[in-house]
Amino acid sequence: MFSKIVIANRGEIALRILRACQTMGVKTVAVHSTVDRNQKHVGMADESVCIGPPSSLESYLDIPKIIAAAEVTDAEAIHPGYGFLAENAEFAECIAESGFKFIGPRAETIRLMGDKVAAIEAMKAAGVPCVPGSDGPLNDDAERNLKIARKIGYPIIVKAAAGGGGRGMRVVHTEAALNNAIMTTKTEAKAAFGDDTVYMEKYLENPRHIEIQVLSDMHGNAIHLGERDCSMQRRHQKVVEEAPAPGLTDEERAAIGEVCVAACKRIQYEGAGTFEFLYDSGCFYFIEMNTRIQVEHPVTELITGVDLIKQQLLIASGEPLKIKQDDIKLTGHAIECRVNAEDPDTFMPCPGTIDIFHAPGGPGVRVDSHVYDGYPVPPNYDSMIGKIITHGEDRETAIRRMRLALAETVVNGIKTNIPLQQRIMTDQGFVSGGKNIHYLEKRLNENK
Ligand code: MV4
Repeated sequence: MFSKIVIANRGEIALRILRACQTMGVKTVAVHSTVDRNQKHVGMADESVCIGPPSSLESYLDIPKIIAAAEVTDAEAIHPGYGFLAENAEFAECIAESGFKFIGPRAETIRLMGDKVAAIEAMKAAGVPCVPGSDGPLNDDAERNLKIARKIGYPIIVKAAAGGGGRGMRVVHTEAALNNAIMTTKTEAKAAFGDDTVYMEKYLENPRHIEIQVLSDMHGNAIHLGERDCSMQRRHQKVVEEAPAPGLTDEERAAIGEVCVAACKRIQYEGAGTFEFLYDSGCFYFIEMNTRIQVEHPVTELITGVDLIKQQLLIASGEPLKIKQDDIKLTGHAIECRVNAEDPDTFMPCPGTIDIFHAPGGPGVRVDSHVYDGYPVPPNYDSMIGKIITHGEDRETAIRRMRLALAETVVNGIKTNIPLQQRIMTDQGFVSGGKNIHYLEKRLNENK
């Protein structure tokens, strides 16, 4: 195991990684911007290095500064968390070239999954079910594009190969609109990503978003840890996540899980990863793979008892996975509510100082948050101030515990989305379970 690592992130995930290091006896180096000098994990870390001004570009996204911090502190590895540089292949490459270990998959794998066309091609070759589509990039041949779309059937969706997470896509309902939509998506993709490669898929109208968590080591061992349902989202920002997915059978779970495990082995995946699927009428369709730890990883931890960050460290240090597939038993149900410093009605970020913070507690309640009384929420970063995660023997119990936990939580001084989360936890549709990716936005529009 590493003796010391750099935590190249901030907020709740930096604290989560630090706690995992403490349980494993790994020393920690916190890197932080000037405005983050009083972050909880900075105070708790064995060492800290200020890497720049508040602007992410000059701190958490500045590769040379982070590598320099690893050099001056004599650390062995760097954990990227999520966001920032977590899925930046160049970062992973620079770390390796500088003689450190990137805690995550190989740079080559990150690059592969960053190119959605290449990722889909690799997954298809590995036997993962994908959305019917163009099987490769589109070109400027309007007739060819019409032919491909006709074969897939409308509606279709045009997506940027360099996009993902909801950026750079356009739905097309008619032949007449197709080539214009392709051109516009290409122009936007070029401007946003510097790459105008686009592809086509059948547009699934009302799918759910279900993702499979995997762990895979450098010795050819891989397991899956079941799924998470992340369908409750607004504008591609997840709001509530849960595990297991309501209504999914053990047989469906085992089948899609085995496919993901086989794919991990085929691409020699190293680390924790997530296969994102659209789920419609009992079928899974792969759309993207995330090569990082995700915000919603705690729901999987609660139903499996596996410490995913600890497993990331073990895998990165070269240990063979000790957990076998048969060891993974899903127990009960877990729900996560993201708590954001935002207006619950307008969704505008609301930075400011938290005068008082009281975390909820009790059986089956977990709080992953870095905030405290007097904590200043800076305007420079994501507005998430923490996550409340509840666990119970069944979904109803997890929901009931979440309602109580939300009611018990005190965040004074700034606006949060807790009132929204409380409405969701009593919403009949959510409580009945199995809603699609458009449900939350539809409900929010009804209340306008
Ligand atoms: C789709 C789709 C329907 N059909 N692809 C949006 C984010 C990106 N990861 C992929 N996305 C979608 N791809 C096909 N073929 C609908 C979405 C989508 C979506 C997916 C997951 C979670 C929330 C979403 C919200 C709107 C659209």
